Amino acid sequence: MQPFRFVHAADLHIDSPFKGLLKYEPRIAQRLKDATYEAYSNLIDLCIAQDAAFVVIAGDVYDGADRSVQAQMRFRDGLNRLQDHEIQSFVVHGNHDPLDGRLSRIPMPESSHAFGPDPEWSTASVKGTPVAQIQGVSYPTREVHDNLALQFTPPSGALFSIGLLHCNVGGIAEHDNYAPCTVDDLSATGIDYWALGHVHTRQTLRQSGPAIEYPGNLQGRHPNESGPKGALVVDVDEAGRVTSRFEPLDVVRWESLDVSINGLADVDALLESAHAAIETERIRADERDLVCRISFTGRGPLHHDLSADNALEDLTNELRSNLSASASLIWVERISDRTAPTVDIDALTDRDDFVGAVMKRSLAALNHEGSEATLRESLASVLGQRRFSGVLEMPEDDQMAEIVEAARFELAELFERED
Ligand SMILES: [Mn+2]
Repeated sequence: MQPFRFVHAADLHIDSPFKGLLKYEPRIAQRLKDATYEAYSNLIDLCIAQDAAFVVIAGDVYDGADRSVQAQMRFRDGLNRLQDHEIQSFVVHGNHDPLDGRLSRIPMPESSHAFGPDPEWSTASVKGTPVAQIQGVSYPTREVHDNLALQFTPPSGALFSIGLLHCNVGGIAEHDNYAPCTVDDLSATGIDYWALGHVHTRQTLRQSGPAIEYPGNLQGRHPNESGPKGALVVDVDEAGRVTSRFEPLDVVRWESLDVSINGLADVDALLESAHAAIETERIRADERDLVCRISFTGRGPLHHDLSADNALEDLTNELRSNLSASASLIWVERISDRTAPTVDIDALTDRDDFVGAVMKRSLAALNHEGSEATLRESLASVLGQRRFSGVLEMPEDDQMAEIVEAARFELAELFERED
């Protein structure tokens, strides 16, 4: 078998409208509008740079069934660029771009094969020599409830085989249950690699025999599609063994950040912390443009400041204007407050009731000499149980005080919540 490389992408959602853009500053809104186009262009660049034999696209090329003319032309332009580099393309359509949607008369290049409503085989070649056989199927209409995997036919001949399918494997809850199937259904076909689409979170359902992969979508479109988005570069060696690696292709990255108020004295310190968290994310994102959703977390006196009228809105605006000087385009989409007030451990300890008694006892455990031995004894009886063996270990001597202190704090929080 001749070794070869291909690229597996899915869910391009070209021309995705991005909801709620009116709330955004115009330059951010424009950036997001262009993002799905640019990510697609990055996909084409990747195929060329990696010298791929071909690309497979597993559905939802377009965001809407009534695809815009612009989206179709730009998609075609990308496939043309691939053809110029002798890179074939194999495409299926999914629930967002089914075959019964509006299609303009825009001819696709000869090197591109779009699959119809029934599973069929096609062949991928490198310089005239066949290297792989690919079977795919497109959604005839938006809602497909049949198990399409069961309609695939087993491969014949010695060529490496790829199944191209837009489907929900194992009823993944965050996505519509279209073309539902299982890992077993896919494995039973005898196909070597399943190039799946539909689920926007990248995941490997099976490493080999067959490899079953969701590459995730190409460009995040809202706060729940956070982190790197892109495609898989897949190498097949002479023995038909598969190795794949992820390449990020997104141009605007979505991230959710937690910023803790623990130990922070004032609002300036909080803004500084938020800045630092965003800067870390910007570097992690290879200096891409960012849209951040920030949650303030933790406990402390700042909780009080954050609950003031308009405080979050004011801080959002402050951060946005400070960030406008950043080297990347960074947009704080929203800040939410999940902070809590400081626990007053002393007040709880002073009480004359059950709570006070427990807190006094725990304070004694912290201060009283010899209490360490008692604690160690009680712990030993717990850790000695079979179900904890190899899971939990007896703490070191110098960890004991720290653990008791943390437990006291935890207790105080529980009591306060109960109040
Ligand atoms: Mn999709």
